[in-house]
Amino acid sequence: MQDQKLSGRRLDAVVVGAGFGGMYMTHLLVQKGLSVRGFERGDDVGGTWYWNRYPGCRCDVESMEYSYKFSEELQQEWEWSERYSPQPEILAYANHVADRFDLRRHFSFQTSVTAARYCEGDAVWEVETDTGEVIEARYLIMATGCLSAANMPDFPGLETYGGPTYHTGAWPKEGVDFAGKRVGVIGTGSSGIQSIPFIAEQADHLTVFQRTPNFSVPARNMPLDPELAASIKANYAQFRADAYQQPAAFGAHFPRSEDSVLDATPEEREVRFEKYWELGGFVFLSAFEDIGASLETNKFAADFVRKKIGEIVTDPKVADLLCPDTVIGCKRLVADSGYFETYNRANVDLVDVSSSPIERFTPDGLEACGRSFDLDAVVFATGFDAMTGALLRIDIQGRNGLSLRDKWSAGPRTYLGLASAGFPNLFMMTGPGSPSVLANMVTGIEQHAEYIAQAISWADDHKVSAFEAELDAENRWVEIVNLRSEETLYPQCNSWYLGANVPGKPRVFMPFLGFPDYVAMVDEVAAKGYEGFRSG
Ligand code: NA7
Repeated sequence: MQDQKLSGRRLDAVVVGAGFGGMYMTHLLVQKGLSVRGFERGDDVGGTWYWNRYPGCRCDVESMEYSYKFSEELQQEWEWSERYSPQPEILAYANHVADRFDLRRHFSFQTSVTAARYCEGDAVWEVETDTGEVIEARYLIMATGCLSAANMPDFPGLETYGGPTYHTGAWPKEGVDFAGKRVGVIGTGSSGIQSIPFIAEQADHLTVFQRTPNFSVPARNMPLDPELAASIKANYAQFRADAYQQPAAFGAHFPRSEDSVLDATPEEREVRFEKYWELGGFVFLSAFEDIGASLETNKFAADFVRKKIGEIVTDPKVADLLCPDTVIGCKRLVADSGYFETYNRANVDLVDVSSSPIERFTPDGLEACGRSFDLDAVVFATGFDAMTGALLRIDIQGRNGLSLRDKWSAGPRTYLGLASAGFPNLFMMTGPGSPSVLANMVTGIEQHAEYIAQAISWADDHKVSAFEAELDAENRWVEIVNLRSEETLYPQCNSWYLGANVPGKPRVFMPFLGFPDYVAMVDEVAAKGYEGFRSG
């Protein structure tokens, strides 16, 4: 079936995005015999892993977990080479999946969806692309990704800057050679922390502009032990089932302590934190059961990391600037490879722009803290308009011309993170109000794709033409998502989970906390005939 031939007739579904979500969603719907057309702005599959090609880019969930489980053959045949997969390997995996399940033929690449309008009479979505096509489909599925709309701050004078600029989330395919260059990196989130050691090695000189220091622990990346991989593969279904029961849908094998940090002596705390620091990655937060429970308990873990930063970084003033004064874990903890050590290099400087922001760009560089910095290239590691950005960049209009941008002007409102009242037959994958970025993304994607495919089958079996979240159910859901976050330390920091990184974005905690609870709740909704959805 040629894509072009589909244009002009009514399809069952349009899927937006060919990342992990869009690929699996398309696969499932095609398997069900539905006519599907996918659109992807990149020239190939991979989504987040297609765009984030910056040096050092690596997943913070371990390789044996960050992969699809829907196909036993796939999970048996694919060989990961490292404990945490580097971006090129994850992209190669995405390509392998596309080849293996023959997915590319359903997608139009280098094509962005610009607008979508729900036509009530026919109960169809009219979908417009930047290539001028208009397609009609009964279902519209947004697999647009949580971290796919780059956040590019509006720096004064940026247009006057004469050198090249790069955003970590839209890195050139051909790579960048920084040899012999004076480079500036703005941003010290995960992307900055992962790329800075690599850029420092290449560049003549690197200046890092830091607005907020971040907690980071060593990833302890290493080649994946073939025996470990084989033992997981021998019992992969159980390994996945165990992960499914974890709050973030990964890490069942983590040695989680059940001890309170308050019951430990200072010496015991030190020994325990040291042990977990050596293990590498997110497991650090499992050193004690209650690190996330209160500001008091959290401070022990935060103090330990601050102490480590002081030991690694030789200049005490620089070490001090690199020490966050916030809660550990409420911004995403970063797993690094030699980040703090990089500041001991003679060719690296740290500039604190916390109290006075970067003033302006000039033709030769930028001005900050009353100083001029001459820069041959600038890297923006400034993150994303997370979770809502990619959805709201599309002009989506539901019933009676209701615009999603207007409806969400005070923050996203969804039912189950899957649908929004007033937008029948539109599903979001890993949308705000679902576990999304606070769970293993691939697992969340599979759960959503399967749920959406089943909901569509149910609607078709019941001759439902408009399947829509009810406003009351949505309001209750938003309350549940908020209450769950308020019981935690997450609201304490200005994180992208709250939209706090984008000027003017409403401060709303977007992910649903607790993957197993979420699955139980949405399964109950389905078991009760999709309670909370109106089916007309
Ligand atoms: P993040 O974690 O949002 O980090 C972005 C960084 O950019 C962060 O340090 C920001 O400081 C900084 N930033 C943003 N705007 C500015 C301006 N105007 N001036 C100076 N500094 C600025 O994005 P990442 O791409 O690193 O990581 C996103 C996720 O991808 C990550 O959590 C993993 O899940 C993978 P701020 O902290 O806002 O003060």
